[in-house]
Amino acid sequence: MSSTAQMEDELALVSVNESNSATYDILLKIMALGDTGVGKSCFLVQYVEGRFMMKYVTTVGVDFFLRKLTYEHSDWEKEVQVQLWDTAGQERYRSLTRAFLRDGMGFLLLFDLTNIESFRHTESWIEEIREKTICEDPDIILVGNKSDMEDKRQVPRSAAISLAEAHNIPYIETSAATGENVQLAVNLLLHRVMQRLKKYMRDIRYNYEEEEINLNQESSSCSLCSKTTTQ
Ligand SMILES: Nc1nc2c(ncn2[C@@H]2O[C@H](COP(=O)(O)OP(=O)(O)OP(=O)(O)O)[C@@H](O)[C@H]2O)c(=O)[nH]1
Ligand SMILES: [Mg+2]
Repeated sequence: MSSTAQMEDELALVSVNESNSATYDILLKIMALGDTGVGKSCFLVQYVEGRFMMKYVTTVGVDFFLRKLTYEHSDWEKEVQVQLWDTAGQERYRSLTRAFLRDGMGFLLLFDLTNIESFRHTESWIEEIREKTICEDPDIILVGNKSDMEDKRQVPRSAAISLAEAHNIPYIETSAATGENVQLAVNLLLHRVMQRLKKYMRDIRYNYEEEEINLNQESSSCSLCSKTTTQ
């Protein structure tokens, strides 16, 4: 999926709103990954605070932002605490970033549209995510950032779409400077993670109910058995 219209369609019945609730039902761990300087921190600050950080302050170690949201889709409404992890793209913090990958439920994999190297490295980031997370099929969104710098573009849209299709993940172009598509990218990721959790919770409930039925059947057959033996 690589058109914003398709993404908006997928989100047509979804509502994600700021919440004041003191408690939450679900804790989501979302991570921003990608090479140094691609705009991870700016992207997250734009998403959480709606402003652009012009000055470049490289992330040291990891940082995180919190957002409380109410997520609603068809008959399912949940209070969600979202932890947005901002990782350091610099090589020297790579082992720390890797250690954090394990618990991630959804990943915003950013590259810089004006830096072809950052795009070339996305493939190894995808492999790394799939290898290190405990989730079997983690949700990843490929994000081409700095779309406001069209005159300096080095990565053709078609190349990014091909890569995303090869890995079966959505592709979106954003600007942390203007805010273009930033909410859309995060909302799409949240929605996909929430749908996966919903299915997981249903499967657990289903298995639990199945187990209960089996137990009941076992106990009735047991009582029948004992009846037979006592007669
Ligand atoms: N024009 C433009 N500049 C951006 C955009 N996003 C980030 N920048 C600039 O790019 C530089 C790096 O942004 P950061 O968000 O700090 O990059 P980062 O990925 O967090 O980098 P590390 O913390 O080193 O991994 C800063 O100077 C930002 O102002 C964007 O969408 N458009
Ligand atoms: Mg940063």
